[in-house]
Amino acid sequence: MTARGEELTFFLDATEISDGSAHNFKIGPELPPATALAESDFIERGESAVFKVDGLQPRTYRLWCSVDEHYALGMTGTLVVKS
Ligand SMILES: [Cu+2]
Repeated sequence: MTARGEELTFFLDATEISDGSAHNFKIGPELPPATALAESDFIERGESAVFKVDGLQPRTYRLWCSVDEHYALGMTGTLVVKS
């Protein structure tokens, strides 16, 4: 959970992944086919990155990876922004 108006910082870490594809991180009102409100760069195996988002209004958001069908395989999450 986070408070409205805060900048959120996500640390994306694939440094311990030695095989498989890249991943990314999207935030939207619902899972696909909903349109993402924010989207990270693609993170290749062995890499890490920082993804910052601000301006999210109070509500529940869904998080997912949009590579192939990763979200359908469970690469999803929930983010609650409180007022
Ligand atoms: Cu993925």
